[in-house]
Amino acid sequence: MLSRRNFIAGSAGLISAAAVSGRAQAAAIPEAPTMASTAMQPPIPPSQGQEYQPTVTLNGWTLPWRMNGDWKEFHLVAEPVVREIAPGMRANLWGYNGQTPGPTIEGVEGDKVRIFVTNKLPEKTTVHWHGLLLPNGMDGVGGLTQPHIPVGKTFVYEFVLKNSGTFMYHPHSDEMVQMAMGMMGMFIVHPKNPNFRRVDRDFVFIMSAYQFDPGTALPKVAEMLDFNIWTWNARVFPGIDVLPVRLGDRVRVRMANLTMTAHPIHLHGYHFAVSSTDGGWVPESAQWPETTIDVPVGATRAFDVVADAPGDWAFHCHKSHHTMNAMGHNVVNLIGAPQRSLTKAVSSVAPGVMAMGTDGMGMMGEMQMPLPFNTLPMMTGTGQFGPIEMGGMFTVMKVREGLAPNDYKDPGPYKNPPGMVAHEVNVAEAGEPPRQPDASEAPAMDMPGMDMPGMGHGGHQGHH
Ligand SMILES: [Cu+2]
Repeated sequence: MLSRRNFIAGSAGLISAAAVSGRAQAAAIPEAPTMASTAMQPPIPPSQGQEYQPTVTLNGWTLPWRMNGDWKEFHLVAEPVVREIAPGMRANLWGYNGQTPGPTIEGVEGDKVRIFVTNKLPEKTTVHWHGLLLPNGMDGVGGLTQPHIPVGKTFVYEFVLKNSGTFMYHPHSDEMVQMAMGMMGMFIVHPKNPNFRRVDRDFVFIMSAYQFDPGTALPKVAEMLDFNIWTWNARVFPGIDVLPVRLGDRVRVRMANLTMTAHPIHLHGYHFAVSSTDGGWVPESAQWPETTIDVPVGATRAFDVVADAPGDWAFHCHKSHHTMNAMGHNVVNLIGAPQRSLTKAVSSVAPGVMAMGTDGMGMMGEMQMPLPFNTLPMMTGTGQFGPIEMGGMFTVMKVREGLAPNDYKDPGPYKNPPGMVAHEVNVAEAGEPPRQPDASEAPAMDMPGMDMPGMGHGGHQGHH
């Protein structure tokens, strides 16, 4: 029964909340849309107010919102999800609104946002808005700035988007488990001035890493070092969307890293610079040219580039074990070991086992090896010229003439101009080139003396 005292306390609570936040206008909690697809969804154009070029999220989507007065209202649902990492592997993870990463939240500098968060996880959670400048009580650190959101409850966050840039959201509640299970998403705030560093295409992804035992679908959440699935938006090559770009477009790529190691992200065919971090825009006078941008842990980096070179340009992490899928790390380097003696040695301890890798491991991209259930091949993918032998954090920026604005369909393989592809030389016709004497015929270097300064009398002599 409602006592008079409770009634007054309740009313007072409502009034004070309305005074600070306009919550009285919130008629009800808005719909929480959900997404089943792992394909890049079309951008959501600005509904009203400031104009901007909306972002697209690789293998992801943007969270729809509704206007309620002058508040932009969103609804995130934290919940268990099943994510296809690439065709052939599905993982049991946690995320938001049906996917991991959660949908990208998009707004404009000056927007008043109200974000409802419903907790459908089996444990408490919070949402921290990484990089956004906001009142302390909206920062989402469980225990420190707010009570944790209990299972089954809905909390609301309200703040003004004070700064434009590339940000993230993730829990600050049982953080190690919840981030290792995939709870993260991107938060993009466009500048109030639509001409400030305007681009024609704006791509978004966040990096996460997982440790799966072969044949399992649940990552080990206590792992700190030894991850075997390195993802962009919880996808690995060949499951990561390509980045289709029209020749001449100004392109921005926004990258975030919530793994436990840095990722040097390399784009072929271009020079570019970091244009912003989660700390804001880098002044042009402070930028320097790069071909690889290191994205530190717990940070975002964006680069801008004018797409003036057509082609299929590889775009990948430069740590080579991050462009492979699940593999044992105890692989012995067998390059150069004679195959026959190796097979003999191996079969004496393990009859029927094949010794592999004496010519490198590239052949693993072609071989159909039996794999445990729900496990991806280490190297895979096929291009127009053969196996690509990649996995993990690898995709392609496809720069083409004449794509329509906001057309993000894969334009297929690049058609090179005639004669513009590296090709075999007919040595029989061209004639064997003259060569210096084979190293094995040259006098050995004078190792015992280690006569380094000058290196005069040892190896060099043989080359004269
Ligand atoms: Cu990496």
